[in-house]
Amino acid sequence: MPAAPANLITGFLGVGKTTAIRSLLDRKPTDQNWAVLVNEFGDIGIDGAELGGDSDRVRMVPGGCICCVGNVAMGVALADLIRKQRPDRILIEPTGLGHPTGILDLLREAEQAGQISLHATICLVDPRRIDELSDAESEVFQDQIHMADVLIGHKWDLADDTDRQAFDDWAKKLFPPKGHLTTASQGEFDMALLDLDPDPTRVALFPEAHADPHYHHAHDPNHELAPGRPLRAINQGQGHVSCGWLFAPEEVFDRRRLLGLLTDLEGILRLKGVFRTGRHWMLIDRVGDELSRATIAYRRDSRIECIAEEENAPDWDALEASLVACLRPRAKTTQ
Ligand SMILES: Nc1nc2c(ncn2[C@@H]2O[C@H](COP(=O)(O)OP(=O)(O)OP(=O)(O)O)[C@@H](O)[C@H]2O)c(=O)[nH]1
Ligand SMILES: [Mg+2]
Repeated sequence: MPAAPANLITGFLGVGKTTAIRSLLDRKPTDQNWAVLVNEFGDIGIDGAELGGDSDRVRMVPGGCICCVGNVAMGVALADLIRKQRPDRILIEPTGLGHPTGILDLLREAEQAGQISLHATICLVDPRRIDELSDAESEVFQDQIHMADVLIGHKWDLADDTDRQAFDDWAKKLFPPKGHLTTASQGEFDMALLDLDPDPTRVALFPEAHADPHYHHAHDPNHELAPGRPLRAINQGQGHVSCGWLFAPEEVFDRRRLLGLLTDLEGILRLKGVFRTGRHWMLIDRVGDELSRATIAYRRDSRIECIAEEENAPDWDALEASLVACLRPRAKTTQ
């Protein structure tokens, strides 16, 4: 069997990587079997639920940035996915906080071992955030762009004329120039971009930006998930902290209280969650102050993940208490 083509889809937190993967899966040839590998910064992991959490074709490697701690776990997950699924293509989403070097090295090794054929790396950039690229902390972000073969101005529908012009001016000046430059909304870019060849000569501008010896995970492995007792998991590194909770599947949230809480929450860069809110289950997704919600087919448990800058992180104990306060009383939930 020929090695499966693989693409890395990169881009900063919340730029639309999972949305793009969902769009590509919806449009793939029906006779093909595509697999997805996702690494999230947080230990709880929400993207797998969004992509059809019960499918064997979607493999989650939660808990950190691939380049720092997850390389071994990612390599094992990739090999396992190939062996069990024999996919016709593999799409890989790294965390938006991850430097691309680690995962690209891993994929190049997998290519040398004949497991995959590495195709173009596609980086999504929000045209409204171009200004932030000159920040000193944005070296990871800059290398995501630098190491991409294809650059896509994404969430184009949300950008105004000034943002669009700024994106065009900035993107055309990139050196070396991108193999392909385009714009898209909701991940609806030309699938043919997946088949472009990668440029093996691109090397990181800031390879040291991913080195972070202070990477901490914390959760209680003996914790038993029970009503009113969610499991909390914290992951800290790269100046960021994620805190997530898992709730027992029988827990039901009051939709209005929950939405109020998660809309007003301060100090959060990224928030994603899946919640049982009655007969329906709801996906809540917040990037900065933009919050969206949708119904979701996932039914396994309620889960939430928040990412904040370390120095602005909210009081996680208080947030946990507020989340528990959004649960409907048990007697009502069993009706
Ligand atoms: N208006 C608009 N919203 C979008 C677009 N793409 C994604 N979104 C929304 O932006 C939010 C984040 O999208 P995701 O696809 O989860 O982003 P991501 O890059 O995978 O996020 P992380 O994995 O957390 O880094 C969701 O609410 C999406 O519905 C787009 O092109 N236009
Ligand atoms: Mg995602």
